[in-house]
Amino acid sequence: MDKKIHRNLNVLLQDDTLDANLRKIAQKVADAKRITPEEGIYLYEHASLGYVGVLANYIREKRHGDKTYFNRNFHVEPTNVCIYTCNFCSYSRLIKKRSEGWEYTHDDIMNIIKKYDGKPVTEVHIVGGVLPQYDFKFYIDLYKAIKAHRPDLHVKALTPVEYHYIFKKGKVSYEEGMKAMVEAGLDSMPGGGAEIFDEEIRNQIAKDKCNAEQWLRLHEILHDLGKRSNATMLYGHIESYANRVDHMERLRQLQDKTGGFQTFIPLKFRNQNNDMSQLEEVSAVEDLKNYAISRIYLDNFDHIKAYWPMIGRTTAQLSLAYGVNDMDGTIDDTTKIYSMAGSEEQSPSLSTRQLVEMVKAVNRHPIERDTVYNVIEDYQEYDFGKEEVGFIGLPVIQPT
Ligand code: V47
Ligand code: SF4
Repeated sequence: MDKKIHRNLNVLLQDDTLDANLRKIAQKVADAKRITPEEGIYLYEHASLGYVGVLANYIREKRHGDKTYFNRNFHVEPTNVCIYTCNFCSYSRLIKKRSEGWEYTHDDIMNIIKKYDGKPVTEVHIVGGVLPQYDFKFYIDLYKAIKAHRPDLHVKALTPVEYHYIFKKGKVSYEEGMKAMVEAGLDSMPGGGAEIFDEEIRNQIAKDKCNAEQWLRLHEILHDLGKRSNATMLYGHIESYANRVDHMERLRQLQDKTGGFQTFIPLKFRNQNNDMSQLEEVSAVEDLKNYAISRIYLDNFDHIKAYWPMIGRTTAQLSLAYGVNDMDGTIDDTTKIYSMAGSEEQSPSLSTRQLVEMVKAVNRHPIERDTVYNVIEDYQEYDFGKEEVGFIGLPVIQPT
């Protein structure tokens, strides 16, 4: 590892003026020891951004060096109409306002998938609202059709929110249901729907949908079937620091059991066009601290992701010095969740070249991965030359 990183950590360890608790936590990180929930809360309440940045960057570089991963993906959002009424959601339209939303048929979705024929995408991320017609059979048939059309396209689809609803309605157990989905073509599960696990907060912001235990159980079942998944945390609304640490603690415990989580993705609450718009958004300092503390706390997660359509490109770049080593993907303007919630990214789409240049601009090493982190292309020395790499309809940046 870069000696400079050791030096930064050593400065902290030898700083007599540093608060004794923070020195103890720094020593634990240096010794690769796990921090406790109390220490996690202490970091949120007392540590500076610079301090958590040094620890998180040490861990990041010990695990990954400068390597920063991304993939070439696109999203399909079958519908934005939803039976649930999460207060933070800017995206869903209640059933009574159904005409304002969209509801794709099986064929509509397959036509979107077919638009990518011959394009070098490796993953389709499918997630959207919850509606009765998107039932067990709908998704089994959809996964089978995608795999029949393009077997190598990784299907990362739905969250425990949808699966809980679908299985209950279809009267199948979680175990049977997940097994059938995997047999039909489900490759992995994205991290959404986790929000905040604490029951009291969850009931205030996302009542009625699956609870924490159900969310965790469905991930556990998928892991037991040999598949991987991600985990998110919606932060920066009415939750406390203790709620954030409790959320990460539950994830850390399940990860000890299954090892099936790949990536943790903190999702910053964005306040436009939803029922929590009266709340101010947290600052970029808070965002970076949160990335760093999650890197320190989740010692059994390999990857921490900055989801750039939500956080914006600039903070995503900065986050690479605060524990983050993954930038999600090119996306191709196929998700509306964050543009509708007020993100600075109104048409989220990056060419491979733009993503590579963003990563290189902060002295990191860009690597294209597939969903399960197999390396597809190392872009450190890659010469784009005059090659057209614009990822569908984007202006190609010419070399300077
Ligand atoms: O669960 C909805 C969040 C999530 C807002 O696994 C909001 O690779 C902030 O989980 N402000 C869905 N957040 C998106 C998601 C995801 C995204 C990218 C990659 C992966 C992955 C997963 O979006 C929801 C909810 O927590 N969300 N509305 C909002 N106003
Ligand atoms: Fe529906 Fe998901 Fe929005 Fe909640 S966050 S209202 S479950 S689309």
